[in-house]
Amino acid sequence: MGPITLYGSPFSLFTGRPRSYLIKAKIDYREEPHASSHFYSNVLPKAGGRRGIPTIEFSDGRVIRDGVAIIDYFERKSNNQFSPKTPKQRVVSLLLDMIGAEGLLRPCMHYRFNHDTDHGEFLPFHFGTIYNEDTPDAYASDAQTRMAGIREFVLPAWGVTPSTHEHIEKFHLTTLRVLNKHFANYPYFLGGKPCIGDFGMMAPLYGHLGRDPAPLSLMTKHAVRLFRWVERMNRPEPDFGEFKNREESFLVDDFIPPTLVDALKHFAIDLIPESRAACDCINTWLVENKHIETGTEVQRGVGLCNFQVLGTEIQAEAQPFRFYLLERMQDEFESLDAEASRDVQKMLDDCNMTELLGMKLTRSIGRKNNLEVWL
Ligand SMILES: N[C@@H](CCC(=O)N[C@@H](CS)C(=O)NCC(=O)O)C(=O)O
Repeated sequence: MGPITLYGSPFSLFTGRPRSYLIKAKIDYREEPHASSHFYSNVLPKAGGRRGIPTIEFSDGRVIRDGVAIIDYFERKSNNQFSPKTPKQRVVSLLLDMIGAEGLLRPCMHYRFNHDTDHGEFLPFHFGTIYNEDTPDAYASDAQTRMAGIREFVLPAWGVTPSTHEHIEKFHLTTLRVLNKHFANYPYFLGGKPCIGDFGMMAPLYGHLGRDPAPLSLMTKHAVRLFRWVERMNRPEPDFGEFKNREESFLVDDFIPPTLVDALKHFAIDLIPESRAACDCINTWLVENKHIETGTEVQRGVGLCNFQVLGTEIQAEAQPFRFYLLERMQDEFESLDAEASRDVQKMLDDCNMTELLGMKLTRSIGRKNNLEVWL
């Protein structure tokens, strides 16, 4: 079989996750923009009609849409090479994956659209590459119009408004500090090789926060060891020459380093109130929308929810995808025996994350025809 095509973009948040996986798993791939007539005619119909990156196409024409599904596919084929085997690490890996996909989007959007406007061609160029002359009318718009639309309608949906800017920036500086501390001790989240959670965290920490000019300069200035992790995650070799321990394996004895506990405690400050509010909002929506048939596509957001983080009022779109990923972590937890489950619960208590175990939607989400659907 020829190389896989990864439809993505260097500046895309979610492409960062499977790109890094393909590199680390040493899978032959070529990255291409999705603005092409081939994509619209041959790939999009097989991707459930949902235009989005990342999407991959095999040389025999098969298609997988969604970064999580792409990684799941290759993990299954490789005997789960990047999935830890011990209880705490298994749960932490899936927790980091969820945080990466959903929990850090506010700073990503804030820095891109509120700080990078005076970097000349940087953003217009990149937006131009995802809408070109091959783009059908239904999707077409020029880069400036697209960016203006995001600023007006999308930023508020992520809770990025003038009243939250100060909080987002303060919080992000702490994120840089806690992750920098961790990566000063360990090359990856769980030791000498990346876990599924490392790939999830590449979504926010590469395409936006580790590449856009303004947040990149913050990262290089305040968090050089985190910057090295981002670099490392996009290289096929372990790239951990600055560490004495060169074992390419997860930490022994199911160890969760205190620096990672501190990072998770920090993430909990924002993640828990938002997840609680979003869970209530989606469950209310599910009661009001009982008629939705099994197999119906799950929308990105179902309504706005309100919550408070460190005294700042935030309103953001409640997104079911967060709970699709959270359910994977809850299932992992529920599969543990009594002793392992006690250990994991103690670890989650230390991270202020225990409440996540009980945050469940009243309806599960599955996948059909390359789309997330209500079961
Ligand atoms: N759950 C999806 C989210 C993918 C996503 O939202 N991708 C964005 C770009 S980072 C996108 O495709 N936006 C619409 C578009 O470019 O047409 C995943 O994890 O792959």
